[in-house]
Amino acid sequence: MLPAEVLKHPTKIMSAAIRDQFFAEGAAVVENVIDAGWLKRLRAAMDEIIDASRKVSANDGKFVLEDGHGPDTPRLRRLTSPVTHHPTFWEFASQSPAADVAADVCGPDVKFYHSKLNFKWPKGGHKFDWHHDIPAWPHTDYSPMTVGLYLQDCDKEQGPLLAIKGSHEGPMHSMYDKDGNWTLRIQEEDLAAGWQDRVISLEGAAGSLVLLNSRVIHGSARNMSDRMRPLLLNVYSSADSMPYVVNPIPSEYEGRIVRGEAARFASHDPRGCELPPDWSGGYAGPWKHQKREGEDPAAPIM
Ligand SMILES: O=C(O)CCC(=O)C(=O)O
Repeated sequence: MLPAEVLKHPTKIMSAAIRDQFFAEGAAVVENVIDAGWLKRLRAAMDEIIDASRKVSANDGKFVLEDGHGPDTPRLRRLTSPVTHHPTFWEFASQSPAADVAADVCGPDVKFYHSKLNFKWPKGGHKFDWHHDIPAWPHTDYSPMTVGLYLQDCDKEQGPLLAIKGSHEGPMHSMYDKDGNWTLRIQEEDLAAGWQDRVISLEGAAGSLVLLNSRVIHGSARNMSDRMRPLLLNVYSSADSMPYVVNPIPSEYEGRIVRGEAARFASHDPRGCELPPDWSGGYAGPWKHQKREGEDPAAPIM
């Protein structure tokens, strides 16, 4: 569904002002919609998963590990597709106010696409270079968006999500380098002049939702604090927005309608989208592509 049509529907859970901000800036924080009960259950599920990762010593289809990960010192970058690995994560994605918030910005008919649980471990949790999301998973329109949930308080020191406001309306950057390698990265020198003044830091207390338009340029810095930053990310779209490449993070829940009805006609945005590599052979996760030989891992993204 295109934005003009979405905006004809009143919001159910977000204030109209925050929704307007999301459409104008491409990102927003929504507070006080996820209660302590959800947080307690999600953290318990997360703790089970972290415990299970102690037995894992190499990246696999489930875990992406940070340097230094071991049985006594779990350090994770990502749990890939949490909805696949614990029923609480699917219950949250499909039955919590997160899906209602998605309906406020995608329109009343909402489809689930995929999920990930990104960590930044204390004292060195990885950075995430500037990028657009949608070229990794193009759809027939740009309604796909991410609803992130901070499972712990997240302040400036912990590497909160950062977005460049308004960049979702600007031209899309290529996610390939000049040699044709997929990098999912925009070099700072290629960003539009004055970008530093348009960076918004999407911090929030535990339970805050962070909304990201799939075109908006975003990233995050390293976590040099002594607190972990777990961020649960669920991607939704309007029901009538159709993916046209292989889902990099497939699950049995891909395409499930979580609010409203399935579509009979597809929605099309005339603006085309760069295509990713063919993910049918598997997807290694963004850090593998963003990694540069010899780069100082401590180099900030800003
Ligand atoms: O975890 C983060 O800080 C960034 C996540 C992100 O940008 C993504 O998964 O596309």
